[in-house]
Amino acid sequence: MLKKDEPSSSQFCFDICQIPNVKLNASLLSENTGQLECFKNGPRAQELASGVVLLKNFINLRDQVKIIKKCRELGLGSGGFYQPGFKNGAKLNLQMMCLGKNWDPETKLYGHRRPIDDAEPPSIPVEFKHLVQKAIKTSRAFLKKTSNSIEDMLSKMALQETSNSMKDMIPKMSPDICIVNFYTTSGKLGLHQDKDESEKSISKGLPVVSFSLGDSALFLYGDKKVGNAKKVILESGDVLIFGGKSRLIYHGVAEILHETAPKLLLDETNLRPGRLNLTFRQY
Ligand SMILES: O=C(O)CCC(=O)C(=O)O
Repeated sequence: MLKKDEPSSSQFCFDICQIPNVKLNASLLSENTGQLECFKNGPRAQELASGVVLLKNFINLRDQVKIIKKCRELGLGSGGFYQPGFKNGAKLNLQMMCLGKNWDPETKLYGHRRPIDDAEPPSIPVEFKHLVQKAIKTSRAFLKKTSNSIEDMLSKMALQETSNSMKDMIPKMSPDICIVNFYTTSGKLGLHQDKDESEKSISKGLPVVSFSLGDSALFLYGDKKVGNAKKVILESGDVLIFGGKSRLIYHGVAEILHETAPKLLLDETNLRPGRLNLTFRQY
């Protein structure tokens, strides 16, 4: 329960969008067909490591706009964005909001309310869940296709049994947790593992699905030491999935790359300089 003199959730609100200087034309998206050309490229999939798939340009601009507007609306309400801290008092270099269940960085536990103000996390919007399912389906189909072509090659070389482990590296998952992070241009997140979900979820390798929106990020993965970790740039509209034997992979955000967000996205949303990230998991 909220104790006397404790701040109410409204005092934690952070607006991920800024007030526009000029009144924006409501139909920019339909008028700027030329600018939309760059978003017409279909998604491209890439396997970064075993069980780590990057879907480039997976979320189209219209859906990116919808996600940002929805996160802004939820972020300004009860259970919305706040700057969390660790047990040692240090603050995280980002604004966070939890959907579905609350994750508390101090205790590393999930719960139905957040201890800081007793607010209940908003539910995960159903459109977000649909997009997660689509991303998982796409990454599974991509891995299957890759593994089939490797199998063809191996069967020609009579080594087919060695390819069995390539199948099903990303299991299906129904998200009931979403952690939404907003990084301003100086935001970052140290290398860590996502390991606070249930034992069953982790042992089955149920994937973490991550959406990137706004400015690009220099994302690190694969090792707990910054110098040894691999690097990849995550751009607006990209989806990263890590599951199977990479479910506990170390990952973090080293840097937000200034002024890299698509201009049309900013025109449509007034998103602040920075990056919005949504990570979905199943408890
Ligand atoms: O912002 C990102 O891409 C990663 C977020 C993350 O690692 C987390 O929320 O645990």
